[in-house]
Amino acid sequence: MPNIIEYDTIGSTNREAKRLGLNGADHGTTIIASEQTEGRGRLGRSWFSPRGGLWMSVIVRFQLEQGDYVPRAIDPSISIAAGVAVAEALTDIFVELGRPDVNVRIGWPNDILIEGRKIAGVLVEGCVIENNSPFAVAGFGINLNNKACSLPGELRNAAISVKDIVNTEYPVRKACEKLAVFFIKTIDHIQQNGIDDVLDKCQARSAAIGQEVTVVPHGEPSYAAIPLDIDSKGRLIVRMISGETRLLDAEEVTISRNSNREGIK
Ligand code: BT5
Repeated sequence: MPNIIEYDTIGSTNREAKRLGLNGADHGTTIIASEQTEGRGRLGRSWFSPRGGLWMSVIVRFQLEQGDYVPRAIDPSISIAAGVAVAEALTDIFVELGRPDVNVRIGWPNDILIEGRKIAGVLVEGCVIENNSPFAVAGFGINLNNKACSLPGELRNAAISVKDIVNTEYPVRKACEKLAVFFIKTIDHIQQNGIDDVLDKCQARSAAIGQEVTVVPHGEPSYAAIPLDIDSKGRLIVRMISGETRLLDAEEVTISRNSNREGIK
């Protein structure tokens, strides 16, 4: 079982994990908080983290055979592993709660969705500072026992929680342990066997592939496209109306689903 450090209220578990990582905390060290006051999403967005949810971060250090740490702190495989681990942990939780039918999908780059509503988000951040071993922090925000109706207005219909679906509570600490173990196993599997198996799982659960989307490149005009696949670097391969294919990097574009369109033929 990983070392789990618990807080009641904290600004952001990712920020605390970075601080502990810089002080030498081991691979797998997990930080959990009952609530966050400054929870963060990607690209400077906010993450609402009221009591009842699972807000946690895990320190990841990749190790070479000879024992040195590799400067792969922001390796995209960490994001892919994180998305797959949350989806599998949630599926396991639903099975335990008697709901094996709940279909947990992975949006791109790694929103976790149930019937198109966001149940969890992942924020992976690299930390490379001179004279320190590089490491990454994988932050997981999961709406567990908090209800979507307690989130700010615009999120009430866009979000969902485990409690919204099963109408019962699941122990937060148990969910944290389950996810930490799944995630570390997935990372260790990638280290030993490469990313192919994990990528297959990610593609099998993908909510993005095959559905028409609008691609919004930062600073450029948007366009419609169909996602075809996800490559080993976590990039989305899309086909544009012109037939041309493009590789999209999560840091450079945002995509939104076009639910009322039939798709590009
Ligand atoms: C994410 O960002 O989805 C990553 C969220 C990671 C949060 C965890 S919690 C533990 C750790 N510590 C941190 O400080 N962060 C991590 P992104 O794809 O940028 O999505 C952010 C958007 O999700 C927001 O702009 C809202 O629209 C929406 N959102 C915010 N809070 C939400 C919630 N509780 N449930 C569902 N959607 C939410």
